[in-house]
Amino acid sequence: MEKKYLISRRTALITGVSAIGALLLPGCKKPTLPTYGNLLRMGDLLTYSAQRALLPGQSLAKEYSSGDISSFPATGTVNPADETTKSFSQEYANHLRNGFADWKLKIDGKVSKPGSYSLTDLQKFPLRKQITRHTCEEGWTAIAEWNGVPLGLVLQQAGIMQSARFVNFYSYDGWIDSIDMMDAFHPQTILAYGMNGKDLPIQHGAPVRLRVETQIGYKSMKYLQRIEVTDQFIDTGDSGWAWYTGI
Ligand SMILES: Nc1nc2c(c(=O)[nH]1)N[C@H]1C(S)=C(S)[C@@H](COP(=O)(O)O)O[C@H]1N2
Ligand SMILES: [Mo]
Repeated sequence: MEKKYLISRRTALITGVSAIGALLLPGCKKPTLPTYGNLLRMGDLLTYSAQRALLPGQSLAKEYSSGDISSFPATGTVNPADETTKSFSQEYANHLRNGFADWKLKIDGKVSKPGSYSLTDLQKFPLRKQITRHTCEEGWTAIAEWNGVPLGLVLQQAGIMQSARFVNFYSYDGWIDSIDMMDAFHPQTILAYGMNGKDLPIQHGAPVRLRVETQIGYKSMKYLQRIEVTDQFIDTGDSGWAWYTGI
């Protein structure tokens, strides 16, 4: 049901703006992104351009109250320390064994101050708490409260360069994905270290995951290992999933 709803909403968006999209795309001399050269991803480009043109970039996703918090399934990799899975990471297993005391999130690329941030370092930034709905492409949704630091604050601290255009995320289970600067600096895009008032559970991406509330759930990368700021779009989407999936 939920999936149908999503598809019809997406279709409605595409249909509704196709006229504008048609005007907009040829007008945009360099299709800067993200589907350039890949026919299968033309839909992304249309959705991306349309949404970026029509919606104010910083509009907020709906926030809920604590009474709305629901049960929350864990999907995809549920523990990169599990040797029996192909996403096993020895490095992650070591971190888990000592309670993430030595875990540090690397930030490099187009920043003037590349570095590594421990959990304590991240917790020193101003806290952002938000109760939001997660929407998975598989057709389920769930509501949780997330505690974390706005990614934009961390990027600013790292001295983001003018040429920066995308932020790539690398996870311990091998996932790589990216977002653009508008989503990176969106006030609800956070590096989350808490869920429903507790430390982020392993199955939900401990010790730190990304929350991108403006997009479908798979952009909210779990088990963060490294953040790379870049001026180039790297299409890591060999899964067939759209790169841009605004909701
Ligand atoms: N590193 C990593 N991040 C990931 C995934 C994953 O398998 N590995 N699954 C994605 C998908 S498809 C969804 S719906 C959400 C699920 O988050 P949850 O397990 O906390 O419900 O995480 C996303 N981020
Ligand atoms: Mo998902």
